[in-house]
Amino acid sequence: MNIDYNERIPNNVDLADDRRLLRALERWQPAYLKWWEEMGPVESQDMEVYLRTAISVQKDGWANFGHVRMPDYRWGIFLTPPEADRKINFGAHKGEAAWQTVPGEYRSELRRLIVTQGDTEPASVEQQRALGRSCPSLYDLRNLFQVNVEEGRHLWAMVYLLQAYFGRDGREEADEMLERHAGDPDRPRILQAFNEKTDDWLSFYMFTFFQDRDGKYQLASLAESGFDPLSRTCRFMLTEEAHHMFVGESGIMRVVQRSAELMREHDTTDIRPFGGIDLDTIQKFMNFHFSVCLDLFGQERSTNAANYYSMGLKGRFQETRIDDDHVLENAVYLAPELVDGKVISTETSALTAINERLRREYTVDSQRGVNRFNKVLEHFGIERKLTLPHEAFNRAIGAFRSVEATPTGDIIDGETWSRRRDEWLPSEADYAFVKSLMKPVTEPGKMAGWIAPPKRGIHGQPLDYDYVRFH
Ligand code: BYC
Repeated sequence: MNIDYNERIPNNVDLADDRRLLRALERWQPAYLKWWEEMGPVESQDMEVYLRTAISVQKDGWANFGHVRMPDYRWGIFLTPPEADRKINFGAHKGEAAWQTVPGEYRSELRRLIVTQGDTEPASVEQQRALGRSCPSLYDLRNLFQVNVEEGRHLWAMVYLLQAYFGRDGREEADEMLERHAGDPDRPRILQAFNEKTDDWLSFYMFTFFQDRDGKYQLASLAESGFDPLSRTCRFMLTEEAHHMFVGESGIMRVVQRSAELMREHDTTDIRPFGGIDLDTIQKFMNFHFSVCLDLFGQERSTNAANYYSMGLKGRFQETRIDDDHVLENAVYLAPELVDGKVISTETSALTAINERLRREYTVDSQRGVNRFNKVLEHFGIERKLTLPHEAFNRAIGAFRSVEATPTGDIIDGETWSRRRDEWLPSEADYAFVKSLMKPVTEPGKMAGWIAPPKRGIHGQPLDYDYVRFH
């Protein structure tokens, strides 16, 4: 199933046969392009970037690489091909045929899930919009833009669902996607992590490591949906998400490697004078991004999540591979709670613990990446390890919302927190230091001094390839 790029809106959903939908999307397209120009990557309008574009939705060989003028990137609507006789695989409707239209009784819940997902996509582009000015290399600049155009396409994916299946209120929601903005005090993005600043590259790598990984877990849960168009859309989005996490993981890895090299070379942990990012600072950034991302999973005990599951709208990670009844009426799961100032695990219904289960799987996956960072340190003979902070640390949603905790999970009073906060989270001075390193490097093959070069170039190209051309 190839994609026809002669269409004004490239798609594999037979848009030409649905005049009403086509008109609605063609009305939205100029607003989107205007948003991209005003809120997307700064000063990028004349750049030519070595981007990959989807040319087919088949498993292998869907991507085409070539230099593209950024505003000419072809955003379109791509769903993985339908699976014959697909069934709803969990919840009260388990075993019934998957829905091809919106189940009327669950319309508002489904819309809410799609709007929440959709809102994050343009938010991330807005958060990252100024990073191009301080890229550590052309290789990295290209990766940033690749991530950005794909987030833009993910917004198209959700807007397609809203416009195709939700009529007038869907169209209104689609418009509002471009009206809320990351960090806007009056009209912020829906989830807090998408209002935070991402204006240095260490934050960008942390974002793509931690926050895009939340994307992976949330999209995978939505890919299980009984609403088939949502499932098919998310399946295709997941193929792109993998690259975003690669950008994050390899980015942090290269920063850690450079820091380790400087520590060895100068025989000190204080590498700031030599233009490196010290491990304490990397740890603080990690503490911040991980804790903010844990909030993205919602509360440990959530009736919303239980309802989404029982309704068949949002499943668990790799639902069909789990060996249980997929209804969970009588099943239990352990979830943390605070009792007398101590964090303990208590049994709760597996249905209300759906968010918690996903957060746990996310944590295990994040830890695997952190272990790889620690392998780099080990390789340089450095004993110090990077760690994920405890789940109670710096939380704004759920059981730990109203307490303060250390990164190792000891509950502390507000005064101690205020006094010690800057030991655990980036201070203004830490941000200022990291920002002071962010000087643009735009000569092919050259790399900023605070980050090691990547192992290889993109799509077989050499490291000194002109991944971005300026005009
Ligand atoms: N911030 O029952 P609860 C991505 C609200 S990232 C603010 O625990 P629920 C990407 C909640 O709305 C993936 N509010 O929540 C990554 C509820 O409000 P009401 C994005 C929050 O609904 C990088 C109340 O608290 N996708 O794709 O079970 C770059 C009670 O909450 C937050 C999704 O998130 C919060 N963090 O779970 C680009 C998937 N958490 O009802 C893209 C869709 C909770 O009291 N969303 N609240 O007014 C969902 O599945 C769910 O909405 C959530 C929340 C998991 C987010």
